[in-house]
Amino acid sequence: MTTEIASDEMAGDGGAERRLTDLATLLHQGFSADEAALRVLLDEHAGELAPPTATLGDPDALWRAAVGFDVDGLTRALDKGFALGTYAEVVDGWLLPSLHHMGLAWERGELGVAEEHFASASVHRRLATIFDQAPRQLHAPRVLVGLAPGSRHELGVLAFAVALREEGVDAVYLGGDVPLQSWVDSITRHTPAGVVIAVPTKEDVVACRRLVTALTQAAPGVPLVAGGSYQDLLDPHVTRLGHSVIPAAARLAGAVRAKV
Ligand code: B12
Repeated sequence: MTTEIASDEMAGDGGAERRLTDLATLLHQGFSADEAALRVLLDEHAGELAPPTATLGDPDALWRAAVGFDVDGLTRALDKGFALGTYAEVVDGWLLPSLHHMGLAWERGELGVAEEHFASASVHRRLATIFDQAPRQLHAPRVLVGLAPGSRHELGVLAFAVALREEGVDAVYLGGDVPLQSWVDSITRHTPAGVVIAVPTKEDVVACRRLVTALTQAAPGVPLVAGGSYQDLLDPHVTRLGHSVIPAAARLAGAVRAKV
């Protein structure tokens, strides 16, 4: 990774001098070369994220209904949101942008931490119900979907698992915060057609990179794919799924079916 940073400098990148100064500071603070380089990349990456845009409905309706724990209001907001179109239309067009807006309201102090937990738990239940109601594809290729140790932002990968199941893949959803050894055991015992993880925040990058290394060593033939805002910070052999859940699920489903 230090080479990635140095080669930018050779290419005459304007920020290279600042990057090398930051790198030197971190090395001086006792970080290893790889860890220092990762931190520099993470700091730069933070400014590049484009928030998802709502193409359907009101992306503020979800968090507003959570203020004051309005249980019925939240149910109505979710009913209304999911009635805006098909599951495929609603996920990228309303749900994920609404979660982003919820984060903004939380940052502005308009939504409390407990209210945010209340809303995201309700979204989780809704997605989990849709997942359980979608018919399981028993003879289809199996793909494991879950998060790295310590990573608990599940809603993106769960929405993706539903989409994969609807695309005719046998998506097995492991959930958030899956221990490293359990991931390794799962992929060596079950040899899935693919593994999907997400890198939702900066803090998940180190654990995801460790997970990728462990899975690659344990089962080099199993394709690893990733979504989430920080997916670009994984090793290049991990296929990036991009930031739209539905087109990515369709692409992955096509790819795993083509291999069977
Ligand atoms: C809901 C939520 C939670 C819930 C999660 C519940 C659950 N079961 O998932 C709870 C309450 C648990 C939570 C906890 C925390 N959270 Co939180 N959370 C959020 C919130 C509001 C929504 C998260 C979400 O689902 N976003 C939608 C996702 C899915 O967006 P995304 O990851 O950017 O991904 C995009 C795409 O890549 C695509 N996508 C996502 N996943 C996938 C997967 C595939 C396969 C594909 C193809 C695409 C794809 O969809 C998105 C749309 O573009 C965000 C706000 C936000 N801006 O997202 C904060 C946010 C992510 N949380 C934040 C923080 C700080 C935390 C905590 C550290 C708080 C704390 N002090 O405890 C903990 C950390 C928990 C952990 N260990 O992981 C920060 C992260 C800042 C950062 N460092 O990057 C955010 C951004 C809020 C903020 N503005 O400060 N959180």
